Amino acid sequence: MDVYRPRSEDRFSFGLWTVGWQGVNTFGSAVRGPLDPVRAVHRLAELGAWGVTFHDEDLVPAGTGAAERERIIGRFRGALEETGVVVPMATTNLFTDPVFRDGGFTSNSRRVRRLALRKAAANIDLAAELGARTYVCWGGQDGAETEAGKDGRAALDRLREAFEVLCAFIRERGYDLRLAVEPKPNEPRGDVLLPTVGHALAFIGELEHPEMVGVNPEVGHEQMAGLNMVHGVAQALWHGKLFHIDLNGQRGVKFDQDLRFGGGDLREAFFLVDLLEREGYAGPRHFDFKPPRTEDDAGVWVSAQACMRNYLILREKAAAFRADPEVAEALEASRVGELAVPTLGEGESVKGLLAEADPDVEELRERGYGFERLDQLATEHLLGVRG
Ligand code: GLT
Ligand code: MN
Ligand code: MN
Repeated sequence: MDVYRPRSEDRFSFGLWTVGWQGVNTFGSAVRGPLDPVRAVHRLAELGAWGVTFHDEDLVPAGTGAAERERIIGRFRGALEETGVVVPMATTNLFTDPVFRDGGFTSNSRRVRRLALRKAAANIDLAAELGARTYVCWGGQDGAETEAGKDGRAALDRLREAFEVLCAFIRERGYDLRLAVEPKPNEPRGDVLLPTVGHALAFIGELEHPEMVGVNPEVGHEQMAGLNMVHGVAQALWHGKLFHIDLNGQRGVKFDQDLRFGGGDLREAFFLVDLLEREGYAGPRHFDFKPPRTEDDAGVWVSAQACMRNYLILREKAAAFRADPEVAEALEASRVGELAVPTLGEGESVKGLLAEADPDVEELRERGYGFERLDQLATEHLLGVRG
């Protein structure tokens, strides 16, 4: 039996745009043909995935008439019923159409903003109909190349307005749906609005219904900014805002690579899985990757399967790391658990703190923290030479 075969309780999901990516990039044309969403659902189900997600246009191409739209949705529903695959999340394409060249919710053009809101609301109806519980908002074209062309404060006002409007719409309709902001520092715009998890969290705090909005951090997006994804996710969890997550791989500060999960920074992937599992994160584990242009159709599915296998392998490695008695001892020596002890005693005041005699500062100066030993133990677990 394959112990790394995904099960539905692992809650692995994929965007239709991931396995369906035809490989068009800035310099190269399509290398693969279009992927029928029905085939995607069947193939994902065969590989053990639990869910599938989509942008409005991934499922129903732009410009489709009402009757054809119903037919497409009907076929898709049929595939979901046949396979048991669910739709945990959906999102809006507010970036492909030239009309969104200056963004959707924050385009300088009011008419474009109204169009963007209508497009999002229409797809929220479909998302709710298909049972989605999370609606992702990624504003890739919401940004700028020149500060002269974008009033940053007005852009945030309009973005807040868009979230208020969509939250009001969801409440009016009575949908059990929450919004998740997906940050990204740049690409396609030179600078994208809400570039990091931290920016998104601060923004959410200014909304009228912050409880309806969380974040959808993507591994590669934080790493493109040179940030630590594990710390970003820890902060999102700390705020109770990790509504969804985009798992993939990235190698350093460069263009958005969208490598399969486990590609790129493997150490950070290990510590991310360790965090999600220890925290009991119960949401979808969503892979947002692009099978490289070098792959043919068979390679697409190898790559998709590898995302899930890598998660399961890393989960096993992280559990073994945590169960290792030498690791427990090293954690103790590093005083990792001590950080959870409040700095002041219960009921203690700053006055009490001031009255206290100085600690043995010499000893505190001299004593190391032993993180190298701990990190090496993690490395050896990751490399498969322990446990
Ligand atoms: C696009 C982007 C992703 C987002 C998708 C959701 S679209 O592929 O690169 O990171 O998650 O809109
Ligand atoms: Mn990406
Ligand atoms: Mn993403």
